[in-house]
Amino acid sequence: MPGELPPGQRPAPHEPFGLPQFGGVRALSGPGHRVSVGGTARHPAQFGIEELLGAGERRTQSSDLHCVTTWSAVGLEWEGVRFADVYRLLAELVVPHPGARWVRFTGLDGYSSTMLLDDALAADVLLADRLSGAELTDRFGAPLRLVAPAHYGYKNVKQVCAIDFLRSYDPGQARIISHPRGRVDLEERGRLLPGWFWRRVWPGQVERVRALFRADLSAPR
Ligand SMILES: Nc1nc2c(c(=O)[nH]1)N[C@H]1C(S)=C(S)[C@@H](COP(=O)(O)O)O[C@H]1N2
Ligand SMILES: [Mo]
Repeated sequence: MPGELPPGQRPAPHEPFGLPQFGGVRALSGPGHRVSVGGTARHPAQFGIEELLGAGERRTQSSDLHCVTTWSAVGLEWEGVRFADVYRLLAELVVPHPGARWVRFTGLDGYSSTMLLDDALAADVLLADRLSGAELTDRFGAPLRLVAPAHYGYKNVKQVCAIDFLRSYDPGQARIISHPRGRVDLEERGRLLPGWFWRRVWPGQVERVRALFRADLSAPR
């Protein structure tokens, strides 16, 4: 059925959101933004946005963003390049260790999240630079953002400035409130407690966190 959402999710407007501690961090992207690629790899290196996005065909994708706190923004129009295409370039130039099964994305605000490499190579995982036909704003992840619609929002790192190949899972700042894989269909909301538990806890926090990110938007830069 079109418009059907994964278990425990309800539709909501798309607003800047994230971990509460990043609500007050105003990271500004600028020209000459570089992405450091390394971790357990033979040739760690830095890349410009054009270099990374030049690795594949540009595509547009309409997909939903499912935050673990149970809101979903539906039908977002992203534009970018498949991470799988970028990975092919990186495999050649950076040469990740064959045992590096995980990939960590870090944002300019210091937020990071780690995906199973196989999950990140799925056909619907993009590195996006545009949303709704326009350049991304800083708040929505400029200059480059990970779009992984089958995984909770916490895997969709905004303002990507580092990509690291790892031999083991790094829980990052979301710790046990995130899940190593975070698949929305399986309701992998958190690492320790079942999805239905978080489904009840999280909605009570949404307005408070939204307010943190809204306040930041109106603050002088
Ligand atoms: N850099 C960065 N990326 C981030 C976060 C963050 O705090 N910092 N929060 C994540 C979470 S929890 C969600 S739900 C989405 C929210 O995306 P939006 O701002 O487009 O709504 O961003 C994700 N990516
Ligand atoms: Mo989230």
